[in-house]
Amino acid sequence: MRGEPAATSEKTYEGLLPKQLLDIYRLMLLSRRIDDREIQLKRQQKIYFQVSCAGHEALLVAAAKNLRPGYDWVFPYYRDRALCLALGLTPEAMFLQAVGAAADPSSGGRQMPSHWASRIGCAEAGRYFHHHPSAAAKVAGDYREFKDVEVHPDEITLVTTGEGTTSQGEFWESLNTASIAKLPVIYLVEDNGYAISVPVKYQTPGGSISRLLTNFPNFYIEECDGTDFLASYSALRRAVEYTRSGRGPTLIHGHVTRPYSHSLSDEERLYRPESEIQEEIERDPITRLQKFLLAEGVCDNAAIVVLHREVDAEVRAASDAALQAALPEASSYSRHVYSEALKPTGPSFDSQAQGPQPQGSQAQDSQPQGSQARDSQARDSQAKDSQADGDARQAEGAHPAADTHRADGGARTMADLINTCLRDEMRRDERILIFGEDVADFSNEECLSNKALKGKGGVFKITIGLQRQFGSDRVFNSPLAEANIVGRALGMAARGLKPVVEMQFFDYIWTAMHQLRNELPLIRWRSNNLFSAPLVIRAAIGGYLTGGAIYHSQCGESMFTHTPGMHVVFPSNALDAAGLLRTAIRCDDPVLFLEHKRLYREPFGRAPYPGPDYTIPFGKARIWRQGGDVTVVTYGATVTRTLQAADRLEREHAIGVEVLDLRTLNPYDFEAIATSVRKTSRVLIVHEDTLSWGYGAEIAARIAGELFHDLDAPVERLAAKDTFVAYQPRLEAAILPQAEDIFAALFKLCAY
Ligand SMILES: Cc1ncc(C[n+]2csc(CCOP(=O)(O)OP(=O)(O)O)c2C)c(N)n1
Repeated sequence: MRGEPAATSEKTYEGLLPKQLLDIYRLMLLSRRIDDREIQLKRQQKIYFQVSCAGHEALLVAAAKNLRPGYDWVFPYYRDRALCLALGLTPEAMFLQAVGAAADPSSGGRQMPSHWASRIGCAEAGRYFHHHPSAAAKVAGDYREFKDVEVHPDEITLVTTGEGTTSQGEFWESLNTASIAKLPVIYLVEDNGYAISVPVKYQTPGGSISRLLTNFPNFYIEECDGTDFLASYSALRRAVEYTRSGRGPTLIHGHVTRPYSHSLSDEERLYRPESEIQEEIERDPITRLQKFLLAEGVCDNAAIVVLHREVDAEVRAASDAALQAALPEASSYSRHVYSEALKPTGPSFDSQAQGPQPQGSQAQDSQPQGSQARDSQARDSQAKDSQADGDARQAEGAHPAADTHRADGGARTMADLINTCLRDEMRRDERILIFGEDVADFSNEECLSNKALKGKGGVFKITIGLQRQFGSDRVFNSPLAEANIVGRALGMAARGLKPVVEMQFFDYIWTAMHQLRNELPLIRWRSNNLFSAPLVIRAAIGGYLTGGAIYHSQCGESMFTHTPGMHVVFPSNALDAAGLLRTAIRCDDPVLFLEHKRLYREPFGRAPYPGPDYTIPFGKARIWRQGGDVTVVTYGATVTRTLQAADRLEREHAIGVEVLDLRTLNPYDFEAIATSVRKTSRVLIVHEDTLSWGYGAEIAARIAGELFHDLDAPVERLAAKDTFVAYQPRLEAAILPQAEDIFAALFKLCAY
């Protein structure tokens, strides 16, 4: 589809033949006429939203004609109908989206019209696969089975945006990375002068994004009249040549018009002077190209009339067909929130049945209902045993696990097992990349061979040595920009890589929230399973360390368990961390993997490395301790505190406490909770995150709803106070739930 120079003596225009120019005019007109028809359908209430491409057609067809369809990658935005048409999307596909038909190829009725889902790509991933061709191999048994990787040596990625959107921090974060890494990306800014009602000079200092960016290293930047097809075509040709040759990213700033208001829900005459609107009409790209074709004798008026008739007929036929199309089944909404082909809850991830157990756990993973019921005699004898043990341990303030581990030279910390798991998985799977802030041993490649330097390897040293072992292509530092870390990982994962990125502190995850809520978890759902972004975000979370305070010691996991499309994992011990991290890496969904900082090097729950194939399925609680009187549902750092409280209750009051460690918060093991609550009839939910509207509220509501008749007491919750984590240890201790608080809450609950 790319315009080639004419091989004849016929006059050409920027290398395009007259016939090609006529086809381009046809595409631009087709785009406008689809908009016009959609507007009609919206007024007839046959579709539900309309956003037009009007005024942008010349710039967009110019971009498409310089790309290689099926070879390059494109991230279009809602104004890009002409771009998508020129790249091969059909008018009928567009109308199918407008009516929300089941056969809408972008989303199956889930997205608004003009919200595309075709050929999403990532320049960085393409470059990685090009350098590591063996990584592209399809492998059965993990996420790689579901990702066909297609790479071309000099592919480029086009990203389009309105000028208003360049005010977003994520735009600047992206330029940063593209510039530093000399990425093969073309940014196309479609500047129609307005972001809804806000003129560009109130949006961008000096009113010109390209002028602001002139000092960005490695960039080729050009401004053009986006209503002039040939001027746009030659600007984009220069951009593509520059970027395809590997010299770096490009930004084309095209000035276009917006004749149809922001969308059909907007009326620009409320805020734009008539003179300005009239001036824009003079610059309409379709009228301009038509005048040019006539002036150059490329065609005559009669040919234009015929062409318009043909386009109108095509648009009518396409919209008529779409209006007849079947609508999605109402129940289809629930599909493709997560991978349906590879479930991390499934038996293929269950290697632990034969594997080791963390020291200190009395029981194993959750069992089917009733299988773990213990009689009261057994509970009593257990109480006596643990009382004796507990007395000896009390002086050290540690859980039984701590003692046994000291005797076992092979027991290793959670930090160590996470590092080893990453190392083994990276060896097994060349698609895994690790990046984030400070995660590499060195930013400066030359330091790698300097034996006098140990390297950083993360502020908690979790990724130490990985860059030395696997190289800087696979382990590298990113700019200090969390949204960019997640967005970049998303793009890579959509292309088949497996990024395992780090959020240095959970407290800084919030700057990535748009990516984490609106982009990453819903890419599979919104594209009706066409795209997915399986990746792992490791985040160091939690308090109980003293000195962390706000910005370094807080939880907040319920924000993410409230987000469909993302699994949330929160291990309490080294062995679970290793098994769950491996499942997270191998599965086909995004996973937020929360690593409690206090547990990284805690004596509690250390374990020998369980080997390179040890996986734990998601959604299976661990029962640390059996008991017949009361159930505690907890996870993370409150597990050890609960175990201490439980030991004391048993010892001092002969109360048998069953302790369930959820291990994964989404999905979570309600079956294990139900089995235990049916046995004990009393339940306390304990977590380190704040109480109100917190993680425990959901579980409490579900227990109340589904197990009401099994309860002998109200469902209770114990959690952090509804405040922030403070610096002074005395304040932190009062804010976070302590073993004594859990003890008191359990004692009260058992007395009810
Ligand atoms: C992050 C975000 N904030 C607000 C909106 C609501 N919104 C949708 S389009 C738009 C204006 C975008 O203007 P611009 O980038 O110039 O593109 P144009 O629509 O003019 O092509 C706004 C504010 C949004 N979609 N996303």
